[in-house]
Amino acid sequence: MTADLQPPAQVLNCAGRSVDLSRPHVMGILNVTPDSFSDGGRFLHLDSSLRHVAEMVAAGASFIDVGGESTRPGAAAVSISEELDRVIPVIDAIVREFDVVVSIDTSKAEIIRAAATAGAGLINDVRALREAGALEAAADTALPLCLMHMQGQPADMQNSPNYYNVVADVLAFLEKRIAACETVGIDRSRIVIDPGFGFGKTAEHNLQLLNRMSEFVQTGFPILVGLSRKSLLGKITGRDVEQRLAGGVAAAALAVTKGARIIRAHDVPATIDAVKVAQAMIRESVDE
Ligand code: 8Y4
Repeated sequence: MTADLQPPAQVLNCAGRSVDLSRPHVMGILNVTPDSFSDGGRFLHLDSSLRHVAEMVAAGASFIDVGGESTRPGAAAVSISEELDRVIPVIDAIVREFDVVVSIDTSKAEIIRAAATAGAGLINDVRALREAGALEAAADTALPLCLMHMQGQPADMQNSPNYYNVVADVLAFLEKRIAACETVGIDRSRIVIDPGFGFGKTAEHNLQLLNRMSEFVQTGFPILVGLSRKSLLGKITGRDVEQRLAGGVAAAALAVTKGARIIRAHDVPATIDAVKVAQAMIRESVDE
């Protein structure tokens, strides 16, 4: 690395909250997609969402990832106003009630801006700020951001994933997106990278990315990974999505030993334990 560049982050400054990346953290997932509030409407949904957040925070989550757009293959597109209606009240309430960093899972410039105003502390974009205006919106917020790799679009990404060399190709993509961030004035100290497990990858691609995570670690950028409940775990274990907890905690522990610093997961208490076990082994010491 050349001397005039700012080094990548050891600490993320998330809207006034410092996150120390010298140890691994868990990001709890909070979905606010419509299937989750078909029953009682938005008010009841907010109430049950906040109870879920309380559990994840009590278990030790450092981040809560709030997402209002599904990236599932057949999921319908969501308008800006609908996505705002879904995520902003939840972000507002979490920021008011909990000591945790809110991560906003979105690709849209308007949502990035509104979430930052509501107090979100991290931008998590599975499209790596490639949508119109997203780079500039992220730059303006001064927040840290996660750049994730995806091949194709959610609708077609699993049709025929194809790489010359998956590790080299994903790294090259992320380096291009880092360069794009730098053109709009985003400091390197704000950037987190993510290989995007399951986003346009076969099981073998995902396994190669996990096994060779040291090549991502060598960039110096902190690494976020999401493996929780994903089909890779189903392929390996033969289990349906609701039976993948043990596979997911095993994958979380492996990712930490490979150098991941933020683990995105549905099952926070179990994932926290897995991360603690892996970290204790790395440090050869408990606690701290
Ligand atoms: C069951 C439940 C099976 C959920 C699959 C899934 C990532 C992410 C997602 C990730 C980052 C998901 C928003 C996909 N995955 N953000 N988001 N990294 N940074 N699928 O891997 O959870 S959504």
